[in-house]
Amino acid sequence: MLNEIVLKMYGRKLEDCTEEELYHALLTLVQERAAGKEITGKKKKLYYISAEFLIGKLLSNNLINLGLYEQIEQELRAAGKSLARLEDREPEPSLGNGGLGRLAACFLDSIATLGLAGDGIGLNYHFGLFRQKFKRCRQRELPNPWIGKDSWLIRRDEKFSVSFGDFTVIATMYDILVTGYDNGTNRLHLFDLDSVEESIVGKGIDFDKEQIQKNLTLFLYPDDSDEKGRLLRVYQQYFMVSCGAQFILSEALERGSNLHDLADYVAIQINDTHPSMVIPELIRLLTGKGMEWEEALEVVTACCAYTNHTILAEALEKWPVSYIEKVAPALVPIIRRLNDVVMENDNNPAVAIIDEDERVHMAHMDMHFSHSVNGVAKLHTEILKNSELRDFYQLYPEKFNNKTNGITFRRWLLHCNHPLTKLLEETIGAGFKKDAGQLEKLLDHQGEKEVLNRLLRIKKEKKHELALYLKEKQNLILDEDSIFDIQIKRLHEYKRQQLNALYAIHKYLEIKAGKHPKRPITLIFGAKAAPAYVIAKDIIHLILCLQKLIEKDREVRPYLRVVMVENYNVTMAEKLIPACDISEQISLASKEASGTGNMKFMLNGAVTLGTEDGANVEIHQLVGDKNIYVFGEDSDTVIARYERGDYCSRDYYEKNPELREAVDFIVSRKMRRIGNKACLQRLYKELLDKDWFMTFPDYPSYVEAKERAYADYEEKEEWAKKMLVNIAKAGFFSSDRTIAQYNEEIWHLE
Ligand code: 26Q
Repeated sequence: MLNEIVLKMYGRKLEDCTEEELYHALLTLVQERAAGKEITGKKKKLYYISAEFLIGKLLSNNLINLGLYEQIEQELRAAGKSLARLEDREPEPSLGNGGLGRLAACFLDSIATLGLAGDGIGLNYHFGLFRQKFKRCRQRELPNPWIGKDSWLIRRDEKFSVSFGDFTVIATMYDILVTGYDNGTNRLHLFDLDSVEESIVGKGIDFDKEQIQKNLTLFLYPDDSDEKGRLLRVYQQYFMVSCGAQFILSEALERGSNLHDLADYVAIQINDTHPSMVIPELIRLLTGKGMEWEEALEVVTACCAYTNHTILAEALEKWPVSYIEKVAPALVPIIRRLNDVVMENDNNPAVAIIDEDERVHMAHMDMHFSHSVNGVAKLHTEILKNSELRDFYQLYPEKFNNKTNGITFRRWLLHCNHPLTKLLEETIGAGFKKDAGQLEKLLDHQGEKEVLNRLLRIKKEKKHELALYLKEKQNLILDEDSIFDIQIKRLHEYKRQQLNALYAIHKYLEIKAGKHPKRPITLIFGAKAAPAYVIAKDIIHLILCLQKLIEKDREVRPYLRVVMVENYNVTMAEKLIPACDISEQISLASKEASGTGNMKFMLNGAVTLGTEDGANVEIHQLVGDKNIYVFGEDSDTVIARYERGDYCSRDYYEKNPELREAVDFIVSRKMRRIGNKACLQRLYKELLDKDWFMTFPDYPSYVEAKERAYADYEEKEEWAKKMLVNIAKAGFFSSDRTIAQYNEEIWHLE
């Protein structure tokens, strides 16, 4: 098939083509096949609007979904070419920070796979999340371009005009085709500004934040901790929702809506508060077309649904009215009027949209003027209802619902773990690919030594592949016989990479004192820290210093290694996850809304070591006590502690000599010789004076759980059973299930 295409395109045979030509030919083939499968002709359509879509590389994913993967791979192999090398050429579009963006990408895959009409709406950032470099044990940020000659973007003819306070811009829409597995194609619409200038990017990722017409869609925001660029962030948000709202209305009109019946044609899912201005923007557009205010409110509320992804108060967006006045002055009277409506119904300042400091609470607007509010895991939704959003739950109990997150098995199993996919096909049939619940059939094979041994062999093979990959790409050396204990996720204090690092120190000291672990341990980390998040960067510094310390220590190195991979991203996750023995999910209970890495690891036969937080709680319920290592205080205890406000980390430090030794080591002479004294001291002080995410109380139970897991790992057959149960029970976490629930309970698409 490919041979014919290249003959036609280049007049040459496969074996005589360059990799660049082959890549281009594959891209063309995929685009053509995908375009032929578009889901059209349905009355109601979903728009998933999100500031982030962390889609990752698309070539293999699309080949799998279109059912072309094996054929193409064989054809290339027969011509002496390698699909893996072509995959390597593809730049990763890192258009997201982490979980929220990756979830949006998994959802698009599942929406198309279920044959539902649903598109994504977002921004065409020219640079994705920064590329991370390590220099002198510290993170450096570099621009991360992804749009080259052969990108997946399709330029559309449509233009959109967006009026800001001081000027008007013209936007272009670009589409990326979203293929479903053995089903239809949808689109991800990314809006861009014609006047953007990549040349204003200075050293690293610095640029002039005030030249909006040149910088609007240049960068994805690396988090909310950058004070300087907040106004630009509001510009980005309004640009996205204004283009999105115009596009949604034009499509609905085309499909036959008269706008009064818009909710029969359109469902809008608002992914966290970043796109919340879509609510007043739609009201502006509808009333502009002559609709009465009251009706516009009803119509918009019936279309919109809001998902909350966080309970960290500092991440809930509150924009000063003055910002919105500057960016989108036309929205200010609308937002004020919405606030009046709310206050007339219930004069409770806790549920106001605009507070006494003239700040707009985006989440409040969403909850009042959407018909659905959901959390992303059972525990998370309960915490929203009972504490964080309690006043809103009392006002609108019928709006609140849970949608436990999920992941697409196409990328996180079929693509990243071929041998496991094959084993599953051979033992339980191929039905699990479309119906993830069928993975449970694997439980019938728990007693079969052959299956268990194959699971162990696959894990070994994947560890070997990872070792080769990291050696080649980053010159990192792994001990393949060691336990691979992996923590990969954004760096944040609440996720507690520092707790894992304290364990590394403890182990180091034990080995130094002559107490050797039965089997070598490799602690693998991957994480980017927001450029302005000082303590997060100090934690990276600590981990890199430990890595260096141990690398040079001939006594410790045979038993313990700390490895931090550079530039952790989706592509790296696809290599790390299948190779993992122990999955670290150690956030402070109540703080991680769901987590989705936890699900990816489980699906690939890693055993979770985690707190009772987010979706870990549901994993625990599914696999049972024997197949997970749970530790730490539960969310009620933690929430009560915060309420009392009496946590004092120093008390724990003083009462636990082992902990004290580990903490003190951070600022020891050995560490200071390797690292930066100021960084190490700042982190040390932070832990002793604050430890806001309470690592110290959980430290003893963490060490105990880890030791227990490592000991159990030695019982190979029993361990393989744990792996098997984890895989078998992962079906619940398919994003196909999540999306089916969104559709049944919120969107109601055909
Ligand atoms: C806010 C304001 C200004 C600039 C940036 C931001 C910002 C950007 C990204 C705030 C939050 C995010 C990302 C949040 C996120 O990734 N949340 C994660 O969502 C996952 C999917 O639901 C959950 O599994 C994770 O638990 C949650 O942390």
